[in-house]
Amino acid sequence: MSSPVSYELQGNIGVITLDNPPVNALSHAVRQGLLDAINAAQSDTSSAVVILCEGRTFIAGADISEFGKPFKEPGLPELLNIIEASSKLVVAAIHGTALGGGFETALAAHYRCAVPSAKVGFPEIKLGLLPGAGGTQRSPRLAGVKSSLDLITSGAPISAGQAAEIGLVDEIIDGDLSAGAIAWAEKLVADGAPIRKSSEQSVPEFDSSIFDQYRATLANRARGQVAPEHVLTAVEAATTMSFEDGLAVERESFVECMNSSQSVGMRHIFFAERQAAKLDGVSKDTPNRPVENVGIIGGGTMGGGIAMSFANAGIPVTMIEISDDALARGLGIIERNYAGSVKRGKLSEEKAAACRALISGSTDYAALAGVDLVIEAVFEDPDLKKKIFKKLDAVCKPGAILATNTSYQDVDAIAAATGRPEDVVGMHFFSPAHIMKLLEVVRGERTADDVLATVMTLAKKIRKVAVVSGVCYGFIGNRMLQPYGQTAQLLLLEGASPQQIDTAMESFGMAMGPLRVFDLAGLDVGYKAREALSDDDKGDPKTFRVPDLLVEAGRLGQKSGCGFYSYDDNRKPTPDPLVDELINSAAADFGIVRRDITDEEIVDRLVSALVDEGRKILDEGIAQRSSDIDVVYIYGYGFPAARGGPMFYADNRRA
Ligand code: T1G
Repeated sequence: MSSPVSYELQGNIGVITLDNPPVNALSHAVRQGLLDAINAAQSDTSSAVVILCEGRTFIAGADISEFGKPFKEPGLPELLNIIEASSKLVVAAIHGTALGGGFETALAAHYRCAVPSAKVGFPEIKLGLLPGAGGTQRSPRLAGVKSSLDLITSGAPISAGQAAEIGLVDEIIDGDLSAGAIAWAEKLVADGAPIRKSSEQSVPEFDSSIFDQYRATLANRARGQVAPEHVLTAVEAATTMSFEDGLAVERESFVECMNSSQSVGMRHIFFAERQAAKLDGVSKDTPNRPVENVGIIGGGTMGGGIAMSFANAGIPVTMIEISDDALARGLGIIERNYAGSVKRGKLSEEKAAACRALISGSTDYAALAGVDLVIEAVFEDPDLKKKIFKKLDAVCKPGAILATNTSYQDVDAIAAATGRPEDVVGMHFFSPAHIMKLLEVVRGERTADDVLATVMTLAKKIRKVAVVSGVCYGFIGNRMLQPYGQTAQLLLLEGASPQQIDTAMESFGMAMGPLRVFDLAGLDVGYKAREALSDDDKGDPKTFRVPDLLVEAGRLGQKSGCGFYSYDDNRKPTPDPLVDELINSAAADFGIVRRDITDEEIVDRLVSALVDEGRKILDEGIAQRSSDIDVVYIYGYGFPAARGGPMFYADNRRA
């Protein structure tokens, strides 16, 4: 099989070209090809070498799919040291995203050039790793300690321009990168530019307290994660040791992180997220319908957030409300959200203005006659939804996709209200919709394949992580949330306190414990939903007696300043003895003798509640695959990525 790396002389420049789609990952074949090419360059007539990549990006990192498999020489750190030791001047020419081992390869070159649109970074931390091929040693020598810690602990890429400002890129190439890089290499040679090895540079002056500052920050931001402390250790080594010794420290840390259950879980999610985008039984060549403009029915919190998700992706939106006042309120929510993003520095004023300009409103459905997609986002009244879809069926053009944002209702029943059920699909966004990444795409009985394929493609464009669900009450996430919440209620009656349950789950890694989640959502939501149910349908009264008593006492959750907890003006929760009394009295009513419950039992029963329901969802074919359920719980419900998701955690805990 031909090597993914080619080498040829162009004039007196040796050009190494990598061609390993889709992202030029540093597979064994690529590493071997790079080694052969750089060795060839040492003895030919080249005066300099340029490393380029075909396709959409420079090297995007080590080949993650090789992790955990038997190691094959050459190892990346050794290979990069050989590149850096080259007797010929080496230039890395960057386009797309030079990430992880890809950016480390560029740092091992003597000079780096990039097109303006290129991005560089160290995303290893998102995989529970740290740069393992010299990045923690070379970056501080080139860009200094603070910039390197920011880059490596955030995992976020920076632009070529930003990289140039901190010394990680030397030249921005406008126009054709290949020609520009070769011309620049020739100029470097002509100017007598030295072979500049970053490993031989010393780390620029830095504030010695920075490591302690970072430890304090990371203790909170990356609570419980293993890799961040290793990053500090490795970067600190770069400031106190020789390059070789620092490299050894990095290597030791890298191996420890690679073998950690956290990295195994985070690597599982990396591939699970991409797997979720694949539709079993639907050809990946299924043509997509055009989605040039979108209509949103309902200007509430959800409608506003959904509208922003599309506008932020450059897609014009028409928001429909029932009156001018309601429409003004809806557009006002959007205005406030954008102003908040600008104030927090998340968005420039120009970008916010451009997005806002893409959102218009109307009280007349006729405004939707030309849209390609409509998303209904009104409150959870099934009759109202059916009425809306009947109107949309009459107003929207043939081929328009009609989507509902319902968080649990029967998409098939909604589709049946139209004469085009094949155009109807669920698009369940999570609040706040312009921030939360999860999108449950609900496939109705009659939903057409091309509608599904179109929505999955669109999800990526609006930067959502889409997971397909079949039709059932609550789809995947909310269906699993039900037994999870019920189990929390049983634990309360049996002897645990709200703060013990929440603390145990937050120590496990959940972003927020279940009782705090219910206070955030509002206890009255469940109360009202139960009012419409028969006693049989309500289920075991032990699973809702306490929240019902809280609601009847006016404790609706954060919205009323108290629920399971009391809340101050900053919404900080404080345990409330009144709640303990109410729980004790409810337990007595049920004849329950309360007992001490361990944190381990709390975590085990709550996670098992999620997993047992997840298994039913799989058995019923509601979810395409177990890893899809993991993606739902990590991107929609704050399950810790370091544990790989509820299903992965259960499978590996019991293995
Ligand atoms: N290894 C293997 N496969 C990869 C890969 C990688 N590094 N990156 C992407 N893929 C696959 C992905 O699974 C998908 O496959 C296809 O490429 C397109 O990806 C030593 C140890 C580059 C920004 O973490 O961030 O280097 O589903 O859908 O949206 O210190 O991919 O088509 O079969 O994401 O255009 C560090 C991870 C590795 C970068 C492109 N690097 N990749 O985004 O495409 S660790 C990363 C990305 C490391 C060193 C350490 C993105 C992207 P399939 P995609 P995209």
